[in-house]
Amino acid sequence: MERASWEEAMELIARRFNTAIADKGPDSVAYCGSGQLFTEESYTANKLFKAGIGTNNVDGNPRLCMASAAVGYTIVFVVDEPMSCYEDTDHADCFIITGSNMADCHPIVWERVRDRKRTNPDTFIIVVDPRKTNTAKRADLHLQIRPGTDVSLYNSMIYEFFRRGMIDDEMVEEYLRFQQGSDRISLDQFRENLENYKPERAAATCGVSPEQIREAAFRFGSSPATMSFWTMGLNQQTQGTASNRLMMAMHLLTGQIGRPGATPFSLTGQPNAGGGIRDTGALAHALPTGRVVANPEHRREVEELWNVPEGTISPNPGYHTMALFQAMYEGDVECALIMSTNPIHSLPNILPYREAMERTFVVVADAFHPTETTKYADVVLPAAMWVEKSGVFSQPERRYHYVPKLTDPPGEARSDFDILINLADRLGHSELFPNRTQEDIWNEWRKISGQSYYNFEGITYERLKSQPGILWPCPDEDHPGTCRRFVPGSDPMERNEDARLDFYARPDGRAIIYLHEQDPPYEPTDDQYPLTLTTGRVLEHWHTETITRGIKDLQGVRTDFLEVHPADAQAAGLSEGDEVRVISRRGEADFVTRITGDIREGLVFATFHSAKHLVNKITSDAVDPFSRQPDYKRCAVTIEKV
Ligand SMILES: Nc1nc2c(c(=O)[nH]1)N[C@H]1C(S)=C(S)[C@@H](COP(=O)(O)OP(=O)(O)OC[C@H]3O[C@@H](n4cnc5c(=O)[nH]c(N)nc54)[C@H](O)[C@@H]3O)O[C@H]1N2
Ligand SMILES: Nc1nc2c(c(=O)[nH]1)N[C@H]1C(S)=C(S)[C@@H](COP(=O)(O)OP(=O)(O)OC[C@H]3O[C@@H](n4cnc5c(=O)[nH]c(N)nc54)[C@H](O)[C@@H]3O)O[C@H]1N2
Ligand SMILES: [Mo]
Repeated sequence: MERASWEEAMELIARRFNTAIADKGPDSVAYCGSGQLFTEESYTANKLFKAGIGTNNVDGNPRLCMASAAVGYTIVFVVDEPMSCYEDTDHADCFIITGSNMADCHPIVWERVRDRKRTNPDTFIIVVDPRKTNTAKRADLHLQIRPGTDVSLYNSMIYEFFRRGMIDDEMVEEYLRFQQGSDRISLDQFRENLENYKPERAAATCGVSPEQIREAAFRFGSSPATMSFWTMGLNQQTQGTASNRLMMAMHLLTGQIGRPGATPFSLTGQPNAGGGIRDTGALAHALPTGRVVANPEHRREVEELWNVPEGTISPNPGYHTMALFQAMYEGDVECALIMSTNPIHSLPNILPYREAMERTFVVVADAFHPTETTKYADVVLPAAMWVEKSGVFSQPERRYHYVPKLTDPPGEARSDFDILINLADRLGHSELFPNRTQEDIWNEWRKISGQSYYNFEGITYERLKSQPGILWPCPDEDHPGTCRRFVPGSDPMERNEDARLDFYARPDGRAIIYLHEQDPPYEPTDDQYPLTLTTGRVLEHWHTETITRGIKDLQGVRTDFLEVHPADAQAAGLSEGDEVRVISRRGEADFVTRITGDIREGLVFATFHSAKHLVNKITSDAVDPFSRQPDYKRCAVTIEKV
């Protein structure tokens, strides 16, 4: 690395991008962004690349995180994002928390769940997780399923809803329709398929007891109000979208929806994957507020809103994150701008993507250096972090809130917003940003939202600065915001005030229940790779540890461990604290054993936090066919003592 001035660096970047665009066309450049940038920043990047440069190569870490939930919601309801709010936690009598270690990863919301239990001890908490996590330890019922068997489990619970007469007939008759893929099916056809998921059968697939499945279904269906939470244990699966849709289906079929405390609720991972990415459409297939690039009408609408000539937006979806790095490897993408993400640490099956970085002109804007990604960068731009700049984040409940700047950035660091506007000028797209403060961009964006079901025209900077956030829809400045969407009387977008629910984004007003079959594991275990590896997080660290590694108080917290069941440890001749090598078809890495009965036999667990013990050399880049989100939650491995 050689020190350069901002002028030199930006001049070099602009020259390389302009040359690639001129020689190879706009699709030879790409943006890889993050759910950790402010909304104004992601909006600006999306507009610059899609309306300025003319490529839909805009994606990033949200693909690794929320894609399955986003696809799940948009396919069931058309409009993305959870329909409820955190306040529902104070009204629920039963919680089902699946594929989510809330105690470590959403500790504040988890404490709210615990508060509900403290004040209302009959509250029943079900946790579905292959590991006995800090969350599962507090559950009334823990279903310690085999990873990737969620589809069986939920089908089986739905079977039980039918058997016990827990189906809400009014919901079925008035508000739902049934599909298998894009084909309409009847309720009877849907029901018939459930015969394959009787609890005895599903229990064998899932590795739990039939009684546990029956009890989970009974509690879910019979409680006055059931609320579910889920995160990466569902999203990061090759059946991530299917699992998401089935969670929503359980609520829709039992009528556990649209009342205080009765709701499905997908927890967003990063601070702004919802507002910054899903709402603005900063993904390769998407455009603002639920529109998609493949739809000519949507393109035309957005071209009008962005005030650019017809035909500006490319009709071709760009590269989703995994495809982007493959395209870099193949030489199809020549220049990439990576902002606020550390993919050469966090992508699955990382080794080939290091080579992809070497073959591409890569600019990385990060608050820290070196990272696994900046090591392979051609230009590293020092970026200001959230406390060193200001902007709007969105929480999982659709709450936009303003984060004020608390301190100046160190040295010459600049905000990502400033970097993007500067790049836009140098690439000849100043006209896209005639007014260029962040507040101007927010105002442009909230006006655009007014032309959609996301309508948050009433959420001004002024209001955001004086309130702890506002939930959209919020169509005008006097509107208080919306806690429960699709509920007439609560949601300002409603069409039908007499209805119980109003899924207004669908012409027939009906949400869709999908039939899904359980797939076999995409990478089954065998004699050579007899164990399954799953990965995740601990409370004390954040992702690739760049922002937490340096914190003194956290330095005693280990992230180099491998959780191994005592039986598997014995078979491999391992004792507590031994150095152990984990090997998959793709790569290997070394860890330190932590022997524990909290994990299923046959399963091992590592975090992806540590750069020295890089688990993503081992993980697989198999993706969900709908969301293209990778399956970080299971691959076949073997372990050996080092
Ligand atoms: N402390 C801390 N908090 C964070 C983060 C962080 O890095 N550190 N990151 C944030 C981000 S971006 C995200 S996405 C969230 C992630 O939050 P979570 O999704 O809660 O975290 P993970 O540990 O990735 O995975 C959750 C659980 O899924 C389980 N699981 C694995 N396979 C399956 C399966 O097949 N089915 C089911 N039902 N469960 C399964 C795992 O055992 C694990 O306990 O956390 C956010 N919060
Ligand atoms: N094995 C395995 N891998 C996983 C997962 C898993 O469960 N298992 N989870 C996946 C998920 S859900 C996610 S969200 C991803 C996260 O993966 P990444 O996004 O790659 O991880 P982070 O460490 O959050 O990276 C953010 C980077 O941005 C920098 N940064 C922080 N603030 C700013 C800023 O304001 N501006 C700029 N320019 N830079 C900033 C940080 O220093 C850091 O290098 O990991 C995915 N990878
Ligand atoms: Mo995430």
